[in-house]
Amino acid sequence: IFKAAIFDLDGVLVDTAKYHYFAWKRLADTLNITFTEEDNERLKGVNRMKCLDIILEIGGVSLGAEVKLELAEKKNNWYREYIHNMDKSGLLAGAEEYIHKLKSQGVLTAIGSASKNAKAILTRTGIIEAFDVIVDGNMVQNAKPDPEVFVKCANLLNITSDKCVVFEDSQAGIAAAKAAGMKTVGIGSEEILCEADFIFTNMLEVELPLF
Ligand code: B16
Ligand code: MG
Repeated sequence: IFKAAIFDLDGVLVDTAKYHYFAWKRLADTLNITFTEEDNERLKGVNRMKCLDIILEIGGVSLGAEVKLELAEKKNNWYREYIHNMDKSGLLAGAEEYIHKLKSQGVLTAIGSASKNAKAILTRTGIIEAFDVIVDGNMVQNAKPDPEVFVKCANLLNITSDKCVVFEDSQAGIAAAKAAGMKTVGIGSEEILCEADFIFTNMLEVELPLF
């Protein structure tokens, strides 16, 4: 019934969520803004500029567009330093095996990520060839929870949204997939991902009757 699996990248296939957090925390510290791991949940799946806006809002700080661009670039440079030495070991357990299992069943595979660094990460971890379609932060105008990123995946795969299953670790991502009319699988904690159709702690646990 379902023809395609669309994977979010950060937090589903690769262990990069912590590096995003470290880099944002480092930036928040320089601005004297208290930024906790709990606050960080709001940043997951959300594009870079919107993440910065959330942090500034938490700190009650208002800045001009030019300064904000500089800060976002600073964060990205730190983030890229952190992921510079990433290799296959950066893949989350079970992710690569699950993708290959689906492919052997003839299921189409796609990446639907908010990250502008997605292709670099997919290359470094050696899984870029496993996807029929890759849609990343460079290809969309509207950030999750807007459905644009996932709708674009379906369009490029040449199938309708109701044939797609989305794997996500973020609230914004689950909301985006639902808005696209897709089946949703939450990877992570049940508390955070309660809106998803299915929830698994990690990719190793995934067992779905959908494909
Ligand atoms: P970048 P995903 C998202 O990736 C992250 O979850 C989010 O925390 C990050 O801010 C966003 O990418 C943008 O990333 O700064 O690398 O362009 O989870 O949608 O794969
Ligand atoms: Mg994610």
